[in-house]
Amino acid sequence: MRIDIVSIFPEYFAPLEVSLLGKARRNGLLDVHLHDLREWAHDRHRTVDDTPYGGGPGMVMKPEPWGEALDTLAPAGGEVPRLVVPTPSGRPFTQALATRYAAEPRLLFACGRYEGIDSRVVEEARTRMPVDEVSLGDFVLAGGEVAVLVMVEAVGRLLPGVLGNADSVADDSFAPGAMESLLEGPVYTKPPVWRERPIPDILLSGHHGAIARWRRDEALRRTARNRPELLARLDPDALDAHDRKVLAEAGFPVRGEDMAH
Ligand code: 6GU
Repeated sequence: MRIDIVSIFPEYFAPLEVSLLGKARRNGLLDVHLHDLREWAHDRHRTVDDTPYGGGPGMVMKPEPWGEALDTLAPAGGEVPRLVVPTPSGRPFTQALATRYAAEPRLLFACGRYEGIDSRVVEEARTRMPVDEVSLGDFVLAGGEVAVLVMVEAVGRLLPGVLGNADSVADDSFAPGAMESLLEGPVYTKPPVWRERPIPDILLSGHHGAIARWRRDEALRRTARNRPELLARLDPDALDAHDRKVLAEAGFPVRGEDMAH
């Protein structure tokens, strides 16, 4: 996959040289190109922002440098990238969206400051390429750079060959295609007792079925505690009697066939 990133702070992306993604880049699985937006600002001060029409605080990114950047990086006749614009006003970034992005040959990320880019830039880009405005959640970052780091890592780890063990993707909380989205439960490693705290006995039992059941119970309890709204989305038909008992004990009774109708 090829990824282009346009920002006034390309140095923000140094972490993409480290760890899993750094290795994926060195192995040729991920081809990241960083671009300084100011390359496309031609006045003496290489200005990229200006005051907002209609008044208000802060500055807005001027359309001309962005227009030239997109013309250069998504030329007519070339392989058209999907343009991803991080903004708190965007649609939610989810594991499902990361999976769809991982199937794209090219992504182009446009980092604006949070007051945003002149809206005509996205409007015009939509006439020549698919465009998504995407948000990480209900909070405000100072700019899109950190959001792009997050998205590139979420997408990059899904690319074929990037993770050692293919199972580690399928088991993720929120992995699409899982029958539900439950949070993952606790994990343990050696030593078996640490600061007088033993690991749960079941994990040493060798009973794989019982261990799987225990892990599911823990996942249900943790989801009930930390993300109760996810439980409301569960398909009741996907819950067995034991699931229902665990959820009822956690304060989330699920309507069963006996109670339906
Ligand atoms: Cl994608 N960008 C910015 N600037 N702030 C955010 C965000 C994105 N997602 C949540 N807050």
